[in-house]
Amino acid sequence: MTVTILGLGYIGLPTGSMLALAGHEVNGYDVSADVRARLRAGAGHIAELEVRTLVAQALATGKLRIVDDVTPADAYLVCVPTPNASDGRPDLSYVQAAAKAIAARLRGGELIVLESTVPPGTLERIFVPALRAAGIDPDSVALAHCPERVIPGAIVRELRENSRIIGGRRPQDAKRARALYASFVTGGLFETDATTAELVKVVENTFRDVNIALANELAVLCEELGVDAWEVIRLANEHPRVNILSPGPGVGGHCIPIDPQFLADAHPFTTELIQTARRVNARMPNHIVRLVRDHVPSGERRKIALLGASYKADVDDSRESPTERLVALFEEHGYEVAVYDPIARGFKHGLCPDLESAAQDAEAIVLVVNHAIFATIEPERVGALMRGRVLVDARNFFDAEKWRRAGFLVAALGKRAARALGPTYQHAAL
Ligand code: SAJ
Repeated sequence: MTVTILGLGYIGLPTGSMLALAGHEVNGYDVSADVRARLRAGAGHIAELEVRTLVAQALATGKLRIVDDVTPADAYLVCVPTPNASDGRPDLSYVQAAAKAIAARLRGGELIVLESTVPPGTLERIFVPALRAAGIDPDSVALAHCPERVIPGAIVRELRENSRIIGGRRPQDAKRARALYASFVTGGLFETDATTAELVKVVENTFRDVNIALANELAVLCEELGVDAWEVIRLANEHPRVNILSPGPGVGGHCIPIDPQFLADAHPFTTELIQTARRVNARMPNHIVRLVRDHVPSGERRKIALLGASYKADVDDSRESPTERLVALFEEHGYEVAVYDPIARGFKHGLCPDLESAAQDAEAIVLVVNHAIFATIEPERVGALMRGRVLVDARNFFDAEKWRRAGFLVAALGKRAARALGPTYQHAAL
């Protein structure tokens, strides 16, 4: 088949490469001329090594070509972003533009698959009218939603092995899409209707957000109770039907904090739990600042060193990272902030070139992201550069005893010594 991919990001590029390696003739198109130029020069813009290798292999076969326009093909795969606009509503303008561009090139009989995560009903609301507006009968083509499900950090393996939900506008459309995915997916292929597939994808990420919110609420509760939340979660998870995720400084990335809002935005009165979970997670940076304020007075331009700027461990992506919010909050409270991250790219507030410059004269270190490389940090060496010796560990990552031996006061999120009697507890006592 000839396949044109619209959007050469974390999903479109590796998916196009997989299809090319499976024998399809793939045209890769991205609106960014810079992305196209870099790919043509052989330097992909995705950091993950396995993705870079896969893309290089696909380009070398000549079956993946980078094109400057949406090239007519037998099948179109839409892998464009669907971020939240500044008003919090989903920004579907990229999807809309893709639908319009494809509609203008259709001759009839093509397969169109939307992979981008979208609010339920989007295929019907955006693609069908776009086809009609271009004079195309939607029944003359196959339309499907097949949401991407890969986790950054293991993209290539998950692209091949994860099962896929194939939502057809009509059952025959799902069958057409299924045949395309069967050429490179080893996981199960489950056919359903398009709106169900759209909801399944958003629900998966919402489930994770709600689960993390429970862990985060537990962390704060455990600080009030004087109990170790990490031990509570570990022991509760020994139950065969319990699987609580980990607390942290907030939920970042361009998926988990955004997708639940697709539902909340369209159904504000029937998504109470989902909205509460969002608020619990969005408040976590405030809680981390509070842990620091317990030990370092605010308002005096005291320096706080933050470790980690990406949205999660061992990835370079810093979009919607909790560190962004933390920097703003610390500055609001009158602290000076320095951020060190040897992996992250594109962090808005800038990064220190090395750990030493971040730690120099700092009053406290806050571990925000649990990058594996941070385990090599020597508390003695870092402590020698600092003015104070406070460590706030928002991921329960460091060996607290080792840091204490180096003279640090250690406060970890969700650990008993962090907060003896919180406001809720005092209220209950009254
Ligand atoms: N996080 C926690 N505690 C945890 C797990 C994660 O605080 O126990 C935080 C992370 O630190 C990070 C955020 O949540 O800030 C999101 O990280 P993640 O690893 O949970 O998810 P993503 O955004 O990297 O990828 C998710 C995945 N969805 C699910 O696992 C249901 C992935 O499969 C999706 O393809 C991806 O969203 C997407 O593109 O939608």
